[in-house]
Amino acid sequence: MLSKRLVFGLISLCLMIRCTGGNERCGASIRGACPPAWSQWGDKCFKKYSKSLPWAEANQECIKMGSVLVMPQSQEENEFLLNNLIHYFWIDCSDLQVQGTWVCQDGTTDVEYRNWRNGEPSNSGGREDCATAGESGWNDIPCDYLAPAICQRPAPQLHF
Ligand SMILES: [Ca+2]
Repeated sequence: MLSKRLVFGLISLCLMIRCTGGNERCGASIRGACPPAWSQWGDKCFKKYSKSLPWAEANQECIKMGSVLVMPQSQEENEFLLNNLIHYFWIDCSDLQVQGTWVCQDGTTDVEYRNWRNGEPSNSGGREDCATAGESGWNDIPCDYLAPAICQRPAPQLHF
């Protein structure tokens, strides 16, 4: 006789198999894995923070929600965020510690991917140390300027 646990396991396994192809039906079938109001992409959940804030405050707001400021790791992820969440946002990328050395982190992992707009980072006026993502690419702007943000957290894992 099949236990509830086994049945759930089989359903999860089916979902996982359907997801390995990266097709669109997969996104629909496991969307429930992220908390309500969070969008799922791959193994991450995203939520926009539409109110414009300085970079450090955006960081703090994400932490308050049990998440971190977003840092796209690929062109695909960058485009998903721009097309589905918001067209302009802070990313977890700054050269606050050493001028000209950009530290970009996905959680605690250093990210090598860059998508600077032509001519950026410009450090215009000598005070642009925090990065924003926009439709034409990334731009460094003063950290105390106001911009919306996207927060990210890992998607819960399906267990079976
Ligand atoms: Ca700039």
